[in-house]
Amino acid sequence: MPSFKVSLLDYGAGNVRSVRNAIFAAGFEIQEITEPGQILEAKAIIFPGVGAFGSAMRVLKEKGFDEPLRQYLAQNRPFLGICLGMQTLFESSDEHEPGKPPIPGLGVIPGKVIKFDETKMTVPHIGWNGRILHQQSPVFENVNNDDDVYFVHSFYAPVTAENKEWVLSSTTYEDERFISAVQKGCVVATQFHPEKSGPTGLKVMRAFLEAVENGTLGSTKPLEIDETATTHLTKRVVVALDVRTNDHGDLVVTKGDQYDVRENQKEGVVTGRGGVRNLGKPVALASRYYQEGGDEIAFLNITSFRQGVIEDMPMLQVLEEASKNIFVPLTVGGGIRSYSDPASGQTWSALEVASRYFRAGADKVSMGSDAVDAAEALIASGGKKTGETSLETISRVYGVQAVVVSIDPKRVYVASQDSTDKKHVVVELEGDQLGPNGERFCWYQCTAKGGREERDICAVTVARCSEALGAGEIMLNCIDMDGQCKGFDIALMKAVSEAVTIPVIASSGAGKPEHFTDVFKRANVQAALAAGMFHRKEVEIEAVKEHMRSNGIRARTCS
Ligand code: 1PR
Repeated sequence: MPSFKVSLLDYGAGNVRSVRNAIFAAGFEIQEITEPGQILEAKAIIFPGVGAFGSAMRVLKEKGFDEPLRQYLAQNRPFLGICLGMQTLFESSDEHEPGKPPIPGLGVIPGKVIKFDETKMTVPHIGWNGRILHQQSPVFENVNNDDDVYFVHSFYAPVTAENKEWVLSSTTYEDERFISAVQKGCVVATQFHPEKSGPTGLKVMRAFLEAVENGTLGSTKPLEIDETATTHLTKRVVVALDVRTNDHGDLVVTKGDQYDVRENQKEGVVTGRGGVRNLGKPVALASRYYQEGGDEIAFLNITSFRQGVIEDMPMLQVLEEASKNIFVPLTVGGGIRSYSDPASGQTWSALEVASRYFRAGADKVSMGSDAVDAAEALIASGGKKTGETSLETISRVYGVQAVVVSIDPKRVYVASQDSTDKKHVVVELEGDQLGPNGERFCWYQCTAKGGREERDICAVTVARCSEALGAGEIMLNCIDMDGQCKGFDIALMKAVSEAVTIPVIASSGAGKPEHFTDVFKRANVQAALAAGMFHRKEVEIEAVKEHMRSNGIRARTCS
């Protein structure tokens, strides 16, 4: 039984549930810090920063936490900062609200946090990457040096002559080297998320807490480092679980065929449409994918347009349960929009809906229909933002990395490149594909409500507008390819990934490992997602990763 409780500094932004669960998984109990006075009494503080630097520092100040925290850190007491919890240790950050002056950080580590250059690389840096160790530390004692850990950030702290002695590990993203962990004495912080880094992250968390318990935390040793050593971001394999209530009222994972999730009726028998395909229970299936090496799991509530998410207790419970045992990022989609309850007349903003999901254990929320509306409105206003769309309000509070836009387009075949008078981006079909009348081109028409409503806007435009409004990632489906097992729609993936600087997750159509390798080689997508082939156990996640590795594409090893 540990001799102390972990003091958790939760200032109310983002998903701290996973951090709590990771602490429990390490065998420790938690004491919440709710009063500034508790800070100097703590035995070990964990500070999981989520959201934006400016708002995090403002909340710390408003709550009176900033000064006691500075004193605690100056006394070299056990501390683990995570992500923004590391960045706030620096003097300042370029991440502040436009038009407002920068807010100083805690100023414990010399240097400024700056943004990755989106003209040169995909930003945010999302996914699994390595670490180059600058010090030997008990915190990394039980993990292999080449175990990947999970990052999600647009801002980073560069290694400088002034902060060199703090650097515990560095990581490279494209040509940029940044600090991925710091340690000086008992003050430790990581840019990556141990609570989202699978078994490796749990080992880091446990090692930190055990070193506090044993009094060995501060025993570090500088290492010789190779200044030219680099690390590489892996390509992510994402599993999607389309969740809905079946005809018996049970919440099940289902899977569509071009978005139709009902079994086909038997030939010649007029029985109406078949039942909803039931491929398993959401939490059990998601836990299996975590164990099998899925890099990320997305739950999509595909009937959300029928009801308000706030009443959607089953989906919130799914997240709460899933986050107890799954320590990789969880995305939830479906119904992230403002909502009025006709019975009570109460209205919930999209931000309130998203907050419910974040508190239940989601790391990212994914928006479909609402993003199409927002893109149409942005175009209609000539590009003038209102600051009030769901995308803008959620990303302002939780950071762009927490907001995914899920696009559900279908092909509209056209005869030539200029068939839509430049209103929509027209692409040439790949290989020997042709439309039903021999067309060689198509544009990708966006839909809302899971394919039920067609809109006069193309996928490339929605992706661009979503990026402008604050999306941090695009989940790019394709209704024509969904459930077909014929491979991803490469032309669509190329068109969208070339039009935005945020990461794109390729989705719809995977049927074998070769399809992943193919999309990673031919389009600039950072992740690829499959559903049916994993649910039906036709292909294992590890087989996909093996194929990627044997074709020179980095994939995370789950150890
Ligand atoms: O519009 O914000 O409420 O969000 C609704 C969400 O639900 C969107 O993300 C939308 O994509 C999703 N959705 C709605 N209806 C369906 C449906 O299938 N009838 N599913 C649906 C989306 C796409 C992927 C699927 C891939 C991979 N399904 O999740 O898993 O196509 O499948 P495959 O590997 O088997 O080919 P809002």
